[in-house]
Amino acid sequence: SALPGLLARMPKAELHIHIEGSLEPELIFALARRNGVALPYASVEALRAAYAFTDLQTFLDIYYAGASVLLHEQDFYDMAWAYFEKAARDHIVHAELFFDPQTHTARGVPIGTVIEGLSRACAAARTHLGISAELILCFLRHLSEAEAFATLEEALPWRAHFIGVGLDSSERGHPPGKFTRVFVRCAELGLHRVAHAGEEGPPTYIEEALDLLRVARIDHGVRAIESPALMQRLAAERVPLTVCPLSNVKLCVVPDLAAHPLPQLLAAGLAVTINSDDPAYFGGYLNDNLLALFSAQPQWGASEAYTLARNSLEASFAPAQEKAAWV
Ligand code: ES4
Ligand code: ZN
Repeated sequence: SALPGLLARMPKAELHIHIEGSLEPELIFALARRNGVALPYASVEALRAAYAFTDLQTFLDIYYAGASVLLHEQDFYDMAWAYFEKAARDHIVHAELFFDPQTHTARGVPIGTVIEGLSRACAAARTHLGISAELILCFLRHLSEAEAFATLEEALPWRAHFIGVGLDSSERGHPPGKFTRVFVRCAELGLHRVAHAGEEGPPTYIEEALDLLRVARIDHGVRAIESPALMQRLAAERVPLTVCPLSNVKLCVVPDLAAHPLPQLLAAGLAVTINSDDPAYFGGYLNDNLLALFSAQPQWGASEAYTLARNSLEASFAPAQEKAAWV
């Protein structure tokens, strides 16, 4: 059928990609060599063989180890540029990239090195690929709110280089409410706000993210399916969910794509979008996620494809004028 071509070529936005999760094993080894960083894996193949995750934490341990090869501004640029080349191939016209500054500042990398390298790649994506690219600074939720405040202060000289803040890392035991005060400060600064919630955590974490952090979107949110009342609210308020199907399978949030709740979320009128999360670790980029999802939903066609692409563009933080040109 014509569907795979339509899925591949339709213009779309990516709203949930951790740029450190786009580091392919080959680039990890190249940067390790360039920077003289020792890796606890003998080869690209040995590293890839370690990508057998049983939950979010077993993934995060390897993801933070992979990020340890990033030291210099050029490293951050090279990582993001490699992603943008793949994004262009996937017909992504707008991308909002999560980055985890605390993963790097904890190793002594200045936050300006991180932001300037990523920001320079975003500028190159706009100029050379026609992708409108933006950065979202994420706080690590396994660390304290005081550490999030300190990271925000450190980043403020580069305030013009990021459009928003997010909340990621280990969800269980770290409810959104732990970060209420720092998110209030981010709102005062005019920053867009999003948070991971309802990936491994319960539906109440989604409610906290909305009510306490005042987020505009929920990252993942798939466990909303367990709460009919929350489903009604998310549909009524058209709160976008940035869903990541291959991620959910690899981290055992769902047993397989056929069992993924996305069709029910879509049918209930939620503003769901499809995203890649950590594409180098989870087996595919955005179009790979779309193709896999539609293979598991043989009754879906152009109408569902169009809805998902339109949702992604509408749920973005792109200026209204830019959105009007897309949808
Ligand atoms: C993440 Cl899949 C996922 N969940 C939470 N935090 C993350 N950081 C990178 N990938
Ligand atoms: Zn994520």
